[in-house]
Order: sequence, then C-alpha cells, then structure tokens
Amino acid sequence: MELKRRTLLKASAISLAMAAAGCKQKEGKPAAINDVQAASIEPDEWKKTVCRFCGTGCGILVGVKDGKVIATKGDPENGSNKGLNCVKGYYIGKILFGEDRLTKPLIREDKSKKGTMDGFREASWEEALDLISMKLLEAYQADPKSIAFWGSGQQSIMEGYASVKFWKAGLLNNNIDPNARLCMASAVTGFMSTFQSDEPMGSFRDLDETDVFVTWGANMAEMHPVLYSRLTARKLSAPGTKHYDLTTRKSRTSETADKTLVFRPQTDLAIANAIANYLIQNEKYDKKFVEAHVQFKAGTENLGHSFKDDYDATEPGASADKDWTIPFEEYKERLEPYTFEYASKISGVPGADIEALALEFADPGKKIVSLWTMGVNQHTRGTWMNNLIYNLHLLTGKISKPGSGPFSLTGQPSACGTAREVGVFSHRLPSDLVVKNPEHRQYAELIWNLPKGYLDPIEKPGYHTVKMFRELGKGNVKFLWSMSNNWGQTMPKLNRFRGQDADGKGVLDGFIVVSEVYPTKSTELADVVLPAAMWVEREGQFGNAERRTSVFEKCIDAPGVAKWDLWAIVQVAKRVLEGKKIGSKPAFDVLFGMVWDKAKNDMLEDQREVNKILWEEYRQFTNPHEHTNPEVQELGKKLKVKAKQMAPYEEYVKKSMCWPVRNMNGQWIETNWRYADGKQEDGFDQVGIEDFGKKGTVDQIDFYKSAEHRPSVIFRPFEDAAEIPDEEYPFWLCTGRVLEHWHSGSMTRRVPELHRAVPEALCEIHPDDASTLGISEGDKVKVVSRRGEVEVKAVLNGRGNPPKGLIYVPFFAEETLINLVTLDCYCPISKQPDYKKCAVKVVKA
Ligand SMILES: Nc1nc2c(c(=O)[nH]1)N[C@H]1C(S)=C(S)[C@@H](COP(=O)(O)OP(=O)(O)OC[C@H]3O[C@@H](n4cnc5c(=O)[nH]c(N)nc54)[C@H](O)[C@@H]3O)O[C@H]1N2
Ligand SMILES: Nc1nc2c(c(=O)[nH]1)N[C@H]1C(S)=C(S)[C@@H](COP(=O)(O)OP(=O)(O)OC[C@H]3O[C@@H](n4cnc5c(=O)[nH]c(N)nc54)[C@H](O)[C@@H]3O)O[C@H]1N2
Ligand code: SF4
Ligand SMILES: [Mo]
Repeated sequence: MELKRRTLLKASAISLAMAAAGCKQKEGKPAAINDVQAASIEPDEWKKTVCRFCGTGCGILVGVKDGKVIATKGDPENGSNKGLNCVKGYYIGKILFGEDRLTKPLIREDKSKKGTMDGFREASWEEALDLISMKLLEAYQADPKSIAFWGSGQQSIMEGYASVKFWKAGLLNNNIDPNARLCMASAVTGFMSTFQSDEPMGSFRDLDETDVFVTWGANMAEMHPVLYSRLTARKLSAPGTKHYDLTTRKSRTSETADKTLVFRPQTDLAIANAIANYLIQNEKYDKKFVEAHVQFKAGTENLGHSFKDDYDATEPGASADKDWTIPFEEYKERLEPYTFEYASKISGVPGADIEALALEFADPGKKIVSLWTMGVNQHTRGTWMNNLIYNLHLLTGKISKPGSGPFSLTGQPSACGTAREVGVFSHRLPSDLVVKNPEHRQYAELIWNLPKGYLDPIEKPGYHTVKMFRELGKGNVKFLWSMSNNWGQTMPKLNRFRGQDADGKGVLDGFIVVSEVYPTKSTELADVVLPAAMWVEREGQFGNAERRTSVFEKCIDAPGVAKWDLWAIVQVAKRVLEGKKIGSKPAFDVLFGMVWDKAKNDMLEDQREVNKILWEEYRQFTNPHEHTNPEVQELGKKLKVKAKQMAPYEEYVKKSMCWPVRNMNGQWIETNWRYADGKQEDGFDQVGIEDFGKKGTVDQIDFYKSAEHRPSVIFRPFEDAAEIPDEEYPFWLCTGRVLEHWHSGSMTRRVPELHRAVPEALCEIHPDDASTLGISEGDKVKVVSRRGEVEVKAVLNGRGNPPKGLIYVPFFAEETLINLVTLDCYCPISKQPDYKKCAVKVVKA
C-alpha cells in the first residue's frame, strides 16, 4: 500500500518537474513537498490535521522535517474519511508554497491604482495595525453603522469567535457576517424554522447504512468526493441500494445514479410538494410518528423578489419569516394541487420518475438519506426548499435513525463550526442564540462578564452580506475588514463595485482591509493587505458538516512575517479599545485580557494556550451545567444551549468528536444521531438522550429543541425564480464549481497538478443550442445578462451536460468573472443569494 503510494508520488513529482505549468509555484525547492517525499526522505514527525477545503473534513497527516512540510497523507483514524482524500486533499501541502505568497503587510499609497496590485508599499505590522485601528475608529465615530467585518467558514473556530467577540461586544456592532451567508444561510433558517436547532441530526455513518440516496441539488462527486465514495461504496456493497439525482444539469454525480431527474430550475419546490401530496392522499405517511412528533404550519406567501435595495423593509420582505400553526386538514388541502401531473408539467420531469421517488418515501421498510448543498440553498426560496425536504422525512419518520435522515451538506471546512456555532452572522450570537432576543443577549453578557443590558447595539441585526456589499458599493460602509474570503470575485452581481457600469465609488473611497495569503481580486481593492499564516502554519479547529469538531496542529512557521489572523484581531482590538471602559474595568482587559501577556505587551505566544483559553470560554455558552454561576446554569437551562455541549479542548487534541459531546462516567462521548435514544440492537452505538429530552415513546425519538418538542411540517408553495429566460435573454445560467478547484481558485490554481488539470473556466452548452447559435467546441462565446458579461470558451460535451436552454459556467477563474453576470436576489428569509439561476443570452464572440 505504502509502496504504491510512493510510486504514485514519484510519478507526480516527475511530471511536476517536466511540466512547464503556467502557474505560480516554487518548483523543485525543498518546499515542493511531493518532490521531497519521492526522494524517500522520512519525515521526523507526522502531525494530525484536517483538510482546509470542503465540509467533509477529512483528516490529513502532515509529515514534517526540519521545520518544513515534506509530505501529506489521509489520516486512517479520522472518522470522516478513514484515510481517503480527494485530489485537492492529496495535493493540499502545495497550497502553502505559491511563489507569490503574501509575506509582509502592504499599505496602499496610491488610491488611484485601486483595482490592481500596484500602488502598494511594504510596511511593518506596527504601522499597518495602527493605521487600521485609526481608520476603524474614525469611521465608527462618524457613524457606527459604517463599519463592517466579513468573515468566513474557512476561519478556525476561535478566529471566528474572537472576531464575533470583538465586533459584537467590543464595538457593539452587528455588521459582521460570513461568506457562509452565500452558502449555508438557507440551511440555517431551514433548520431553525423546522427544528429550532441548527445543523443535521444524523452523521456520515448514515451513508454506510441507507437503502436510498436522494441528491436534491448537490454534485457530490466533485464537491464532496470522499463522501461520494462512501455513497458508491454502499451501492457496491449492498446491491439494490438506489440513488436518485435531482438536478438542473447532468453532472458527474448523475453518472452513477439509478435515476436522474433533470428539472427546470426552481421547480424542485413543486416536485417535493407532489411527493408529500402523494403520501398524504394515499395515507402512505407514518401516522404514528406524525401524531407523536409533528405539528403543521403555513407561512407568508407571494414573497416577490429582492431586486431592490429596500426589499427587506417591504411588507413581504419584513414578514417573510412569519409562520403559524394550521390543522393537518388544511395542510392536506393546500397540497392538493400538487399532483404528479402538475409537478411534471412545470418541472419537465416525467411523472413516472417523480412517482418512483414518492414510492421510495412511501415504503416503510426503506431507509432514505436526502443530501443537498447549493442547489437547494442558493435559491430565492432556499429556506422553503430546506423545509420541504424535512417535510418528507418528518411525514415518513425517516429521520434521526441510522441510515435515514435529511442531511444538509456543508460546503466549507468550518461553516458549521465557525460561522454557525460561534455566531459569525449579523443576527446571531454563539450557540444558536440571536441578537434580537434580550434573554439571549443577557446570556452572552453573563459569559462575557459584561454589565446587564450592555449588549444593546443600534442595529439588531446588522447588515447581512448582500446588504453589506450593496452599502459598500454606495459608500455607506466606510471601513471593511475581510478575512479568509475573496469577495472581489465571489460576490454576486459584482458590478456593484467592479466592471463596466460599476457603481463602485464606495469601494474606491472606503477603507478596506483584506487578510489574505495570496494576491486576489479582493486584495486589488484593498487599502491594507495583512499577510496571514495559513492552514497548518497555525493551530486551530474546524467544525465539519456532521457536527465534528477537529483540531489541526501547527506544523510549520508562516513565511516572512505572515501572522495568525487571530493575533491581528486581538492586536486591533487592543488599539481600538485603548482607554475605553466596561463598567470600571479597561474594556480590552474584560474582553481579551485572558489571552494577553502583560509583561510582553503582546498576545500569549503559545497558540494552543490561546485556543484553549478561548475555547473554554466559548464552552461556557454550550455547557452551562459546568458553570459555577447559578444564574448561568439557570438561564442556560431555559435556553437549552446544552443541546450543543462540547468537550474540553484537550479532548479534541486526542480525537475529533461530533457534538453534543456528553461526559458519561468520565468519558467524553460524541453523538451520531441527535434527538435519538438509541438501542444497540437497532444499530445505535449511543445510549441516552439529552438530559432535557424525555425518552421518546415512538421510535425513541424526542425533538427536544423544537417548540413543544414538535418540529414543523411547513407548507411552502411553488413560487417561480426571480429572473426567468425570455426572448432577449433566452438561457438559464447556472454557476458552480469543478472538482479540482476551490472557489476563487486562489489556492488551487497555485498547485501545478490541479491547475494543469483544469486550466480555464469553460461554458457548458447543449450541442443543439450550440448548433442553433453556430457555436463549435472551443469557440469563444459571450455570456451576457442584464448586469454584465464575460467571454468564455464553449464546451459541448464537457464534464457536465446541461439540458437545452441552460448553460453552466464555474466561478474559479478570475479572468472569467462570471459574477459580473449573476444576480444578487436572495431568499427573503435567509438572505442567501441565488447563484444558480438567472437569464442570459449567449453570442459567439
Ligand atoms: N472541488 C470543490 N469542492 C467544493 C468546493 C469547491 O469550491 N470546489 N466548495 C465547497 C463549498 S463552500 C460548497 S458550498 C459546496 C457546493 O457544492 P454543490 O452544491 O454540490 O456544487 P455547486 O457546483 O455549487 O452546485 C451544483 C448543484 O446545484 C444544483 N442546482 C442548480 N440549480 C438548482 C435548483 O434550482 N434547484 C436545486 N435543487 N438544485 C439546483 C445542480 O443540480 C448541481 O447539483 O462544495 C464544497 N466543495
Ligand atoms: N458564481 C458563483 N459564486 C459563488 C458561488 C457559486 O456557486 N457561484 N458560491 C458561493 C459560496 S457557496 C461560497 S462558500 C463562496 C466562497 O467565496 P470566498 O470565501 O469569498 O472564496 P474563497 O476563494 O474560498 O476565498 C478564501 C480566501 O481565503 C484565503 N485564505 C486561505 N487561508 C487563509 C487564512 O488562513 N487566512 C486568511 N486571511 N486567508 C486565507 C484564500 O487564499 C482565498 O482567497 O463563493 C460564493 N460565490
Ligand atoms: S473530500 Fe473535501 S475534505 Fe476531503 S480531501 Fe477532498 S476537499 Fe479535503
Ligand atoms: Mo459554499
């Protein structure tokens, strides 16, 4: 096994040396890890880490010698991947070594050169931090609403926690949101509206045990490859296991599916309702389960679309998240129009295929796992679509059981751990708490040692991401700090700040700080660039899609004077809070004194120590029962925050675990199926439900976080997309990713092997459409929307195959800025934009 691996690595090293790849990587230097490994040098030490790419959260062992990363391999002991890695994980070490790594702080001297990497000079950290702090204070004092922080599901958990604490408690400002708003916001509002508790109930182990897989808008073969291999392994080892792929374009994931249901964009809403309608009309739902565990609801309808900046203030915008209880009969009635015929007519999927899937749900003997990612979340009715999938699992009782459950897949390595769990959202606080609830704020005040009523910012909530960048474009956000993201490329409708008809004055005039590891489309727009220690150049934790918290150890030092992002946050907090008091104490001491070394006048040097101290503080949010203050214990109990209880930091250094993690007889035990009190003979290896849950009478399930312990089946109708193809713009544009590249390509395009595999973005188009337009393979085409255009090469029989009338363009290539074309309409509940559909025309360039 190991020998084979060496041979492989050798081959890749040879091809690496021979290739004249047009990407930036220090080749042949000791830093080019696989090179060294092929030369049979044994690492001094293998350190435990986690992949920094997708939400699968694969464990990776990093081989270190003489302070250098010389090899990487999958960690066989990690429960998420059991030693496997996809091609990005395989080459992950190389992301550290792009030749243009940012190693020194940069300060822009020439504002007229904004939009390029010219006009910067190198600066010391001291100077950069002083300047940032001065500009932040200046903007804040002029207008507290004019500052913003844009975070990321690629920050470590404590980096996210520190940024939340600084922004929300230090600056009393809720203008902090993560890139996860573009990614998981609809999943969050879906979970909260149905279950009143965020994140999936099941675990990846469901994939190994199910009878039927349903992908509802996820290209797992390319985006969660290691999980996908668990799916295919299950199909191979348990003949008869089925996979239904619902999609708007045939992808690699469709290739192994038993049935692919290609539907017209947005009509997934109608398909899901048709299945629910069938179950109810034919009494094929699980009556016992429904009677014991479920309530029925309806919500605001006819929401319209969020084209306008003031949409949130309109009547439908403001009431979008309202829902109310309805009797079962009313739910049944509302569903009635959703026959297979109707769903088939609007979706284009044969009625028999929808029926086949409905029959799977109707079969009480079948275990079903639903999986979805951006097809469902990046959707102007994203929250609704999440609700509709839960409806099917709740109606059939196929939930919280090994092999059965709705599983919302997370994109980023720590969208759950960081963005969601510690609350890097404009409306949230740690542990599912929200800023607009006074009791929730009071709980945070108790943990953060703040006077009662202290957390009372003007805006509750602050700006969500789309709003933040709209306001930046207009000049109303005057100070922005972004960290571990690349908004200059990944934000929808980019020409609000760049492109031919840009309204980008705000970006030019505002003061923008970008913490990065490479030059990007965002650093081009920055006033200060802070060089960050990336991946294993610092220690941290990620929380993956199955609620698994993992520690990654620091393996090497960062290049140049690049520094840990968390250090930069604390340093700016130190300067900005200078002279301010909370009660009678210096504000900085109250908020960050515990990680500050007064003697050295710097943050504590030991990163593990810093992580540990902050983690133990965060753990007070999730483990009130361990707290010494009875007030915390009581309020914590009332708010049921214990549903997310965590283990001490050191326990995660030993092994990764899925929360809630409970201490049972001195052992820290993870939870694979929430809400369930498992019996071992039923396949559970956990016993005992949450302390505040009662032993469920039906299926040993108790949805203890839901109102009245009953999650909601919510009726959500079909409402059409925000922009629909017409005569002038006759095609649907769908955007997304490819296996080899990560988002804006800033890291993966610097890995020669990945860059060579997919060197440019291509526009997939159906051969019939191409022929009508006179387009041949490889021709340059212009993709034009009402907002902007890009030029891109056409591919007729590419990796994915769109149906007639739909084209697909990935967004990894900065020279093909497809987000100049996309739309920034969002789901009115989650405020997550819909990158998956807008209307375009295609012309030969
Ligand atoms: N290689 C690689 N892997 C990644 C990433 C990466 O950049 N590269 N990024 C990670 C991140 S952050 C994310 S969010 C995930 C994204 O993972 P995915 O969501 O799987 O990938 P995408 O390419 O964004 O979206 C493709 C899916 O959207 C579906 N879709 C399009 N329109 C609709 C619609 O109207 N309704 C429904 N139901 N489905 C629709 C398509 O059918 C297709 O299955 O990938 C993660 N993994
Ligand atoms: N058209 C279109 N656009 C989309 C999507 C789509 O489907 N279609 N999907 C959306 C989704 S789901 C997502 S999640 C977003 C992702 O959008 P972004 O998060 O904006 O894009 P990334 O390329 O992941 O940006 C992460 C940046 O962090 C840098 N980095 C790496 N490590 C570190 C570190 O330790 N510290 C710091 N400070 N920086 C670091 C990397 O170099 C990289 O440039 O894109 C969204 N945009
Ligand atoms: S599947 Fe995801 S986490 Fe695993 S190696 Fe690939 S990118 Fe990394
Ligand atoms: Mo994402």
